[in-house]
Amino acid sequence: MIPITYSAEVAKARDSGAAIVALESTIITHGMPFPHNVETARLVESDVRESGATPATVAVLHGVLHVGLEADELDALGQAQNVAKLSRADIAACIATAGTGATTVAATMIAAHLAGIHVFATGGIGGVHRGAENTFDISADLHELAQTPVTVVAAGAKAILDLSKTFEVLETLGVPVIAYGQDMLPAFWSAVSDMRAPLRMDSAADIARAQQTRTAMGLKGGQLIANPIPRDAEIPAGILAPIIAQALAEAETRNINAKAVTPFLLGRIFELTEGRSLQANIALVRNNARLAAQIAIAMVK
Ligand code: PSU
Ligand code: MN
Repeated sequence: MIPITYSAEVAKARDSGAAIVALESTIITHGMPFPHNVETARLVESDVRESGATPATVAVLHGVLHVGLEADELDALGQAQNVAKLSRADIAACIATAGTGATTVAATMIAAHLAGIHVFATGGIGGVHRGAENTFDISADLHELAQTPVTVVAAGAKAILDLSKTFEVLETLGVPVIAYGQDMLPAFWSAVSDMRAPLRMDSAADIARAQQTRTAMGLKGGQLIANPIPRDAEIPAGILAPIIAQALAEAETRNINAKAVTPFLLGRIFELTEGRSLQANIALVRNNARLAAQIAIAMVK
């Protein structure tokens, strides 16, 4: 068995069968600048606690898979340099070579499943990048949703992506995409996109039952809950479109590729919106954490 270290609060929640919500760490190391990253990670953990569940932030520290970080470990990770960004392809290698890495959506789902956690909250999943017909850049997050039984609460896929191709791939892979409380899919920083959601649910209990039914039927995989950003925090798609276009053009000129693309784009959009994209990102992750806690509670009932 691989070594998993649980934080004290996660170990306690596991013993008592209490609701646990997994949280990823790439958003901390590659998605937001210091000190906002650590502040946000702490806020998201308290949102989960205040909603009645236990937060389990996942990372690999010095070769050990951590499910739940102690406060000092979270602080250290938020300031560490050269932390790897781990997905399905490299999480095992990182553990085997005593490395340190932050987990993406895909790697966090793997860790959550190993730890018996069924619900996970993040900002936005990775997906099909614009221009993927040339680059083949399609996030491993999509394939993970197709094979690992964890319900992922996100504000849709990040709007830097090709959203219609992303949702086409999810459909092909048999991943349920469920909009929470509205008919349309959200678009990360904006509450609605121009795409209708394949499925809609209005309660955490329905979402919990849908995952449990899927697993009981022997269907592999999780579900994507597309939870719209709160209206008072959103950035209208019209304002963002030219900014995203500029960031994408710069990424191309500078030959940014593979794992570096998403962090580069998020960083440039932060600069070009003078921090507004970060405020929206924080609001949506917190909103996702609260819904994930309700789903986790419904699952243990
Ligand atoms: N959500 C955010 N910010 C992020 C991410 C999600 O609000 O930085 C991370 C997740 O870890 C996701 C990753 O898995 O971005 C996608 O990276 P890629 O496009 O390279 O697969
Ligand atoms: Mn990629």
